[in-house]
Amino acid sequence: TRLILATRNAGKITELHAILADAGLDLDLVGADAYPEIPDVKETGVTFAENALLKAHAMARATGLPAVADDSGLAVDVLGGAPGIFSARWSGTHGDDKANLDLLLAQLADIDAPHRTAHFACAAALALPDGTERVVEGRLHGTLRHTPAGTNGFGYDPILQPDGHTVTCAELTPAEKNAISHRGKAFRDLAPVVRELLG
Ligand code: ITT
Ligand code: NA
Repeated sequence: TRLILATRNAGKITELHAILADAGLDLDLVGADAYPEIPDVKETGVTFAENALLKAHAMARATGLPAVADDSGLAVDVLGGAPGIFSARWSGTHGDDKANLDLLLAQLADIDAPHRTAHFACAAALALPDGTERVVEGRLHGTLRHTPAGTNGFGYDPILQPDGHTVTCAELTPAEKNAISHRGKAFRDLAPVVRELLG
């Protein structure tokens, strides 16, 4: 059975392959890049869950195949949860991870350690061509470094140090990150639902 990963974010695709395989799903996983003719849906939702469902439904409808989508981001407590759903375009340029991270660090330059708490959030959505939908969420709490460290992962990984760890997400191995991450939690919860609905 084919399951579309309705995302064009290479970092997410890499992680989803590992997370879903570890969860025991034996499916033909293909990214949105396999369907270049299908346009990206506008992320008009105001929550991660709404945006994940929008992306999954658009892909399932356009292809007639089941699709999962990930909407995710970094919520910084002292910024009232920003960048949140705007994490991918915080600097104004969608997907410019370095510009987004640099801007956020500049905005937090004067904020001291006890106030640098944040979490990653991920909504994992499944949509079937008949309109059936499921969505689950996962979080990873931590604190934000003043200086990036590490080269693994993507996005804001070099500045988030998970609670209970002494290194950033970008210094964890991919397997270590997936074991504790917002994405790992969300998609491990979604996996049995996928198995049940796809048979
Ligand atoms: P798709 O919509 O095609 O999936 P996108 O990159 O636009 O790709 P989002 O709108 O969900 O996806 O934005 C996610 C952003 O949140 C991403 O660009 C990172 O900046 C950040 N982010 C999400 N998960 C992350 C993680 O595990 N580590 C670091 N940053 C993460
Ligand atoms: Na988004």
